[in-house]
Amino acid sequence: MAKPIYILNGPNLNLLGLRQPEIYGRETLEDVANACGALAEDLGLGIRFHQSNHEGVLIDWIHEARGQGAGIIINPGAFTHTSVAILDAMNAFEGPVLEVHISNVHKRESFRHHSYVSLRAEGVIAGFGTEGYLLALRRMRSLVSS
Ligand code: CA2
Repeated sequence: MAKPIYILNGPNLNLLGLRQPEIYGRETLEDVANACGALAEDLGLGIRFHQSNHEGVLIDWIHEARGQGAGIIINPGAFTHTSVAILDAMNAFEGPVLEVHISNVHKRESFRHHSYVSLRAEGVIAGFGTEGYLLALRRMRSLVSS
């Protein structure tokens, strides 16, 4: 059985679709998980889709992916801009990493312009709404099969 792709979501993304639809859209995280599941099936990939508001829990999933995952797609939420610990965990993962942001972080406050995770990611998608997760999955399919 091929290893799955880990799709990890950071703090407050559990509120997706419930608040600030002008920034993050109307889809819930459950909608995103279902859309990723359907596309992954079409692409012949397995996924593990997770969200946590806790840095250490995200790091534990990144460690789990070291043995069990083929690649990681991550929207680290606000930890994007603060977490050297998540970067360190990512650097211990050997497969491809793609970073996703629902909003265009470069059009927002300057503190959102820097990402620690981008120092590790093969690619970054920002500002494509929740469609960014699906674009990342398609790209991941190419990265894990090459
Ligand atoms: O655009 C993104 O995906 C972000 O990673 C989202 C983070 C933000 O801190 C990053 O700068 C960019 C925030 C996630 C909060 O999600 C919410 C969703 C709905 C309502 C409230 C928060």
